[in-house]
This record gives sequence, C-alpha cells and structure tokens, in this order.
Amino acid sequence: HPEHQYLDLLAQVLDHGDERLDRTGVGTRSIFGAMLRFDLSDGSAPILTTKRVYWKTAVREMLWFLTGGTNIQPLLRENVRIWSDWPLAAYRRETGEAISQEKFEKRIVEDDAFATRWGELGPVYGKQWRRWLGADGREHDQIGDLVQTLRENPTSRRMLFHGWNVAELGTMALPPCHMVYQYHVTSDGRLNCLLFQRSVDLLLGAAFNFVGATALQLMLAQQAGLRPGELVWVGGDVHLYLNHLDQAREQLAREPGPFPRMKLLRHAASIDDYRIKDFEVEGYAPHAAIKADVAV
Ligand code: UFP
Repeated sequence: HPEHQYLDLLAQVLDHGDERLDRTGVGTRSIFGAMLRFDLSDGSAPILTTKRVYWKTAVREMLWFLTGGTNIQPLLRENVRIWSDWPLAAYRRETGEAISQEKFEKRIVEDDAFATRWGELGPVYGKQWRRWLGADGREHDQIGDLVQTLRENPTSRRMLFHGWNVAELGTMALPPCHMVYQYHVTSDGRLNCLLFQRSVDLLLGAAFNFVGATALQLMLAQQAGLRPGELVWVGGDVHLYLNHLDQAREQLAREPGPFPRMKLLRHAASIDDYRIKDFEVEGYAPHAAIKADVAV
C-alpha cells in the first residue's frame, strides 16, 4: 500500500531523527532528504487514511494560491483558518491588544479596510506564482507560462515554477515550504510532477501538501489535455515536532485503507476557472482525525 511510504518515513523520523531546537522553540526530530512516489494514473489520490485529512481545506488553499491572492480574507470567507496565525501575531504585537483569534478573524471577514491593513501575508505563494516581479518591473505569470509550455512544448525540461524569490523573502509571513514544482510529460501523455518541499512538518503539513499538489496536477493535466501520472514528493528537512510524538505513535498503530479517488467534475475553461465544487473525492473512509498544535 502506497501509504506505507509515508508511515515508514514517519517511523524513521520518530525513531532516528536528530533532536534539536528549531526556529519555533518547540524542538523537532529531523532527518534530511526523503522521497515518496504516488501513482495518480488510476485516479487515486494520496489523501492519508490513517487519520482524517480535511482535503477540501487543502484544495481551497491551492485554489486561493492560483488566484494570486496574498490576503487571508477570501480564505476566511471559506472558513479556511490555516493562515490566520501569522497576521494575528503581527496584530497583537503591533497593537498590544489581546484579541482572540475568533474576534480577529471576524473583523477580517466583515471589515475590508481592516483586512487590507491586517490580513496581508506579504508576497507569499500566490504573488510569486502569478506575479513574480522582475528587475525591469514586468510581472511574470509562472503558472500561465507553465500551462502554455505543457500544451506547446511538452518535452521541455524547463517546466517548473518557483516560490523562492530571494529578494522578497524578508517581507513574507513565511518563506515558501512547498517551494518548487517541476513537471514532466511522458510520450503517452501523462503528466508527472516533482514537488520539492524544503521544510516538512511531517505530522500536520505533509498530508496537506500531498493533497494540494495532487489537486494542482489534476487541474494542469486537464488544461493541457493530459492524464495524471506520478506525483514525486521530495522533502528536505523532514521533521516531527516534539509535541507531535504521541500523535505519530498513534497514527503508526493504525492500518491504512485504500486511497480514495479524486476527480474533476467539469472541464474548466482555464486554470483560473476552477472552484471547490469541481472536485470530488470518492471512497474516502479514514481513521479518526488526530489533533495536534501547529508550531508558529
Ligand atoms: N510547513 C509545512 N508545509 C507547509 C507550510 C509549512 O510542512 O505547506 F506552509 C511547516 C514546515 C515547518 C514550518 O515546520 O511549517 C515552516 O518553518 P520554517 O520556515 O522555519 O521551515
């Protein structure tokens, strides 16, 4: 079962990870360099079954990246709260006000001026993917260019997009983790993806990142008239936070079931035209969710 690749990696980090302090102060066990390969060609999707993964949240986040947006307001309007921690911390720091997360999020949703002032994440994924600013002042749409190359020159070895804009790292809420996506088209018309993720919260982040990358691969394949092939995931610093060890042990005690299937219900006119209701997941019968705190 392909999920064993993930579970084996989890066990390896748990048992043999190098224990050290990290930026967040929580501490991690960490290994360096790992590869997982998921075959999407039969319609299956790497949505982990040994715990419930909220796949719609990951797809909604990917759709938000594709809009080029960098403000959390549209995410919160869809009840996606995974990016709230950074703006909330900045608000508390700069105003000294001990606002609750709920109250902060409500103000972002209801008050556009407040959202403009406090909901910005800086030039994170969406900006770099769709509007990378060149030295000459011109903006580069890496996703648009990728779709065009997939259609017109599928044997190219230059089909990738990158989030690591060195000059703008300092103003991002978080430098990109899922950093570079490279694509490859086989002679029989399958679209492969290699995602390089420089930093991996193996318990909370990775499961999400697999789903986002899969959703993107389905959309790109459809736009280019291809079928999905393989998703190759490569992790750099692959770590378990020290407050996630019990959760990892619990997950490792569970037996994986078959991966569900993910499909697109509609042929969208362009890469900008997908909505959450275009995605369907069938046959997802996971074990119960596992709660854990995100290190900020
Ligand atoms: N992280 C992920 N996946 C993501 C994301 C963040 O695993 O998509 F945005 C985790 C990795 C790491 C932390 O634990 O967030 C980022 O911290 P740093 O920038 O110090 O690597």
